[in-house]
Amino acid sequence: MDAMLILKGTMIKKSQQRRRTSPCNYKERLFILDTRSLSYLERRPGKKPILKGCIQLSNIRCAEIVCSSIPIPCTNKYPFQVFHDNLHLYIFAPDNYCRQRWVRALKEEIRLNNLVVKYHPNFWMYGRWQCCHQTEKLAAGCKEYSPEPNGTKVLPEVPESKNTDRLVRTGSPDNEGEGLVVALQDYTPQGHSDLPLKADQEYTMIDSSHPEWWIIQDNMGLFIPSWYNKDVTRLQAEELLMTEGREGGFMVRDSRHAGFYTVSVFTKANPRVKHYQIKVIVAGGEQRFYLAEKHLFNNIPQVITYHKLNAAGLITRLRSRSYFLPGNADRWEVDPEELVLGEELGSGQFGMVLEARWREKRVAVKMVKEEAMSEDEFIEEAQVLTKLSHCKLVKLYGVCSQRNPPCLVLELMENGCLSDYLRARKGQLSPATMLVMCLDVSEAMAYLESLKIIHRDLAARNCLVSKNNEVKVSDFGMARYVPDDLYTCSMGSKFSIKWSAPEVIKYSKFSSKSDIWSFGVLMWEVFSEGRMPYEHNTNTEVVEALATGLRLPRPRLAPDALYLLMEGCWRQKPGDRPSFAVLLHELASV
Ligand code: 4IP
Ligand code: ZN
Repeated sequence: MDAMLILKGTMIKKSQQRRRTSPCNYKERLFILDTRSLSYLERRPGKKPILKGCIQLSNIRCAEIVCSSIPIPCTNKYPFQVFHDNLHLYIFAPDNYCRQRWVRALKEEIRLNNLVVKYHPNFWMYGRWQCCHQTEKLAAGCKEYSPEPNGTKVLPEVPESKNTDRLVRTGSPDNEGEGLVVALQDYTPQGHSDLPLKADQEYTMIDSSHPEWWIIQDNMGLFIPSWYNKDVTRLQAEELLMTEGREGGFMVRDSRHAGFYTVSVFTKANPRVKHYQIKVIVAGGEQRFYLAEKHLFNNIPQVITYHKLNAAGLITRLRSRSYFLPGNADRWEVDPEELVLGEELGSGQFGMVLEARWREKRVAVKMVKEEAMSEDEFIEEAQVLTKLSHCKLVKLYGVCSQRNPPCLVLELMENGCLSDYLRARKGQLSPATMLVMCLDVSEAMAYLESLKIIHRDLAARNCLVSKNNEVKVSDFGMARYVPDDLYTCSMGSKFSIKWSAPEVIKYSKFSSKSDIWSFGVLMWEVFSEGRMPYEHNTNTEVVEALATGLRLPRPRLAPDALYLLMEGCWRQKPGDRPSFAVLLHELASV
């Protein structure tokens, strides 16, 4: 019987290095899979392709994707492996879909072979297995091999409290924290901000700074934790957007039709909310998305970004995103019965903080002073916090909205606020320790900057110090998500002049560059051991002095290189100030 063609396509292969002296190269080949063999040919323009190699299917003992974050030196970034005749053939597909098709087809064909029990999920490279570090090329595999072609792998149940075990990095991230991940198993969401996972499907890494929760995006562009509003009805959306009354206020929510999404948007002109379903079509074998007019995009965030700039058929362009705080059933809700309140730790402008016990854990509970902060502002802080997760940000465990006043359950920071901490240890902290404190804060801020969140109230008093003297950023009461990095505050808001950038004082224009200014003042506070900035001047005097170009003087303990960085934060024009990402590097090299 003749062999029947199964798949055919051009991919890149790495030489199998049969001999130690073989060159290690990557060549483009035409691959042909039929019912008998996997062969590869060299294409020659105008001539017949010539056969370069042919592997009998009966000799293949493993076909699987390769999971690696090592940069891949060829243009195709989706590797898979074929183990045959004691050789490892690495083939690089142009995209994940293509790779999946080949791996599935191969697995289907080799099902009845003498397959390996365990395989190596990562590359053999630089003389060792990158997965298990064994230095013998033919050493037994280190991971259970599943012959299932449909991709559902038998994996141990992963507790719902983390997603990092369900995902594996792939491809070669250009930057730390970016790149792609592949789901190892199917996963049905347990909480409202989870994303369902499909085994073998690829997701884009948004943030990998948290050890247990990676924030990823699927091809529809939804996040874990998602920025979209799951289970929000049309009516709820209308209510929220109407109450907020912001021109172009919008939200992305589940459509009534399962599997579809709707954008609800508010306009002030003849005040109303309109709803648009995000349409999905298949074009050229790919899913494409659009909203009003047929401008097609690869995913939902792209659609949203486009309509932030262009109304293009919508009643108004999408200006500011709204989202609901997950409701009672959500995993953020803390049962008041479980909360045992203890001593007062401190009280600030906006509320009081108590020590408490919650589920065997010592925590801090922040209660809102009713007269100081509206419930909306409180919800705002909680909303921002539920989306964040970074080791240098004070962690939110939950929200207890059933209590009156409502409270936030937060990570306990034994050493209290940074400004008190500095004052209490006057003369004891070395400049090196101070620098590390500034680094802690700038790490947190670089994270916020990358998520387009501005803090708006950064100061030593709003940072907390842990038991092991780590500094973390706290107090998100004023924080805002600003996709276009500019937030103009309409109401006269309460901001602290001595920490504020000139454009904030003059025009209430907040951005991550105004956070940078405040960070400069915070560095000054750290190196001045908690002194009050401009301590002998009134707010009005400060504003006048800044306008003439005067700045805070170099603290005695600050090295020149560090003072230069402070001055950089206080450049008049926001655009001349560094970003947190840049500043973080500069600080690290002081
Ligand atoms: C060759 O390099 C090619 O990469 C071969 O691939 C490869 O064979 C050879 O590996 C390698 O030496 P040069 O073209 O520079 O000589 P292809 O046959 O696709 O051209 P395989 O097929 O084994 O990867 P060795 O180990 O066979 O020499
Ligand atoms: Zn291994």
